[in-house]
Amino acid sequence: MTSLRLFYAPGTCSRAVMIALEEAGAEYDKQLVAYMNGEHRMPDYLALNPNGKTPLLIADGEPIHETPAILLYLAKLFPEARLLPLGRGEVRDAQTIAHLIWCGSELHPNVFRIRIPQFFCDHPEGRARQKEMAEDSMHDKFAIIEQRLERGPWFLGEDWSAIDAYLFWVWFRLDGTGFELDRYPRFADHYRRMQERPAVQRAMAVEQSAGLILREQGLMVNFDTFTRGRTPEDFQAQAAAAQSQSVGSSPR
Ligand SMILES: N[C@@H](CCC(=O)N[C@@H](CS)C(=O)NCC(=O)O)C(=O)O
Repeated sequence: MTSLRLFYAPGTCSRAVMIALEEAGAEYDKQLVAYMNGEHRMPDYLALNPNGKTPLLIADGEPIHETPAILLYLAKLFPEARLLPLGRGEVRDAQTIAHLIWCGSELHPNVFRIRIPQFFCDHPEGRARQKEMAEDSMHDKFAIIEQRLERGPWFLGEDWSAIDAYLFWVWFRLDGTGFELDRYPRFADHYRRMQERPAVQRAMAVEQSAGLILREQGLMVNFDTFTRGRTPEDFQAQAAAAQSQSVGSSPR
């Protein structure tokens, strides 16, 4: 049996991978990454994923980064779980993989430009405009998703796939950013139906426990202030500043 270890953080795109692992009934180790402790910028972590991001999957000692690549790997590792409808011919497989890559290359970067614009622009006006333009672009993509869900109930049609796990995270991450989610009733229903899946509930429970641990340690990421640090010390300084602010603002 392949040994699997997932490096994850609550609220991040590692959620899509954890859902896929849970859907497959996989046995895997979970390794929480505390961003505010700079753990994703530690030399040991960078040796495994030089991008300093989650998710990261270690399969039999070999690191795999990039959410689409990890999901594709898992779909092949657990064919009986049908995480993706592969094996239907070269062209149809390529079409399926194209959807997966679309999530990673079109949706995912725009999510960040909307959710954490300060990561990409340090000028307030430029930041607001960048967010607006990313939202505009995201609406085009959401229209495609909404149209596919009309034929649904899932993105690829009748059968659930790991792409639905990816979309679940995208919706979650945009909620509360001001992006007009209410223009997409079918996608809203998709989000609701996803939460009914036992695998999703298991993954959310893991994230919730991890969130409690991080919160207790004052290491929960605040996405409104999270910025692009380069070193573990940058992140530890951010965490310390957030902690001192919250102590200062709490009622005495
Ligand atoms: N292209 C990567 C993106 C992964 C990614 O951006 N992960 C975020 C969390 S959702 C992260 O770890 N960000 C930390 C950072 O950029 O410093 C993938 O497909 O997995």
